[in-house]
Amino acid sequence: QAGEPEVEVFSVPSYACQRRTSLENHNAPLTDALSLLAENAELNDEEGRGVAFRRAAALLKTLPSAVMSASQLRGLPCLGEHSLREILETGTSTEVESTKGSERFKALKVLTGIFGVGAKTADRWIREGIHDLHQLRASGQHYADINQPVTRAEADAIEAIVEKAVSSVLRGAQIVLTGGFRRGKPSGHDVDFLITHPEEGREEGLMPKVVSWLEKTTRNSYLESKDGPGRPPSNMDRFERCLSIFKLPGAAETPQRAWRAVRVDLVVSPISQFAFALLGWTGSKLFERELRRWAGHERGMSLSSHALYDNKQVNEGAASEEEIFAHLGLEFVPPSERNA
Ligand code: TTP
Ligand code: MN
Ligand code: MN
Ligand code: MN
Repeated sequence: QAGEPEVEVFSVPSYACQRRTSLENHNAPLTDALSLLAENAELNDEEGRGVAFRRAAALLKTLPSAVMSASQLRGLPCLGEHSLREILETGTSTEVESTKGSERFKALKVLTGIFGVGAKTADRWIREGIHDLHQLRASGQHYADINQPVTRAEADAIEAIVEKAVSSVLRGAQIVLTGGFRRGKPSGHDVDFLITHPEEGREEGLMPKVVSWLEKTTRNSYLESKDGPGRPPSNMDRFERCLSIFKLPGAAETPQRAWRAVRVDLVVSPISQFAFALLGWTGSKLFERELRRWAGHERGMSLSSHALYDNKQVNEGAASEEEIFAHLGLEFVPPSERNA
């Protein structure tokens, strides 16, 4: 082998929405460690630290090769957190190791993996001595354990069912697969769909119809709505949204069950807001956060999954994602490169 390896000093724009981030990650050991710290911070309600770790991880995901030394990262944004330095130097950090070994972290992960269980509920259960699914069952509560990832094939099967439901209840209504699967991920924690109709207003009241069609017509698979059809939780957004559980036949998780539970996220949008909804529901979560941060801090604009307003509160309409990026002064980033 010839001589010293050339050490590349990386240079990367600050905002994740200015970068392309494919699924190919040359720094997985580092980003796994940072994602673990982010997850732990989020589960413990430390949002600021969570975001800092997520940003650092996203920055490393975008690099064209593996980081060999901290000197390659000099001057890069988001890398101030001192745990990261330790991870770069030793491959891990005391915080990563203690988090991995922590009973509380393990319990929080298992319990928040249950559909509809957030950090608050999990924290209460832990204080009541419930740390795992056995103890939860023993306490008399029954929840569907749906932690197993959804495959692309399962997503396609569900897409066919939703497509049929939507076109049956409203002619001309259309669905698009969003979320991680639109970004090209081979698996996910749920399957996300955006539903619209090319004529403004025709989409009104669509969700309850889709839900009851699914409940009545699909003999083998049905769904349970968490929020109730047509009643979106006020903290989400103004679209009709339905978080549900599909029961796919023939892929039993356990011999006792003939079906496998899969989370499905349904969102209805009027066509006038469709481009914003599509951009807002494709993710990744960090990419979305960075888009909104860019819009606010760099452009004095306000971006949501409904609209883009400039600093004079003028609504910037858009018929496509490309137009929204153009309004924001950003180069278009295709879905497969939004895996920040
Ligand atoms: P998720 O389904 O949580 O994530 P994902 O599809 O990227 O990953 P996974 O494969 O694990 O499912 O969210 C998809 C996108 O939807 C994400 O960018 C966040 C966005 N979103 C919400 O989750 N809630 C909202 O209220 C809005 C407006 C957007
Ligand atoms: Mn590469
Ligand atoms: Mn998803
Ligand atoms: Mn989702």
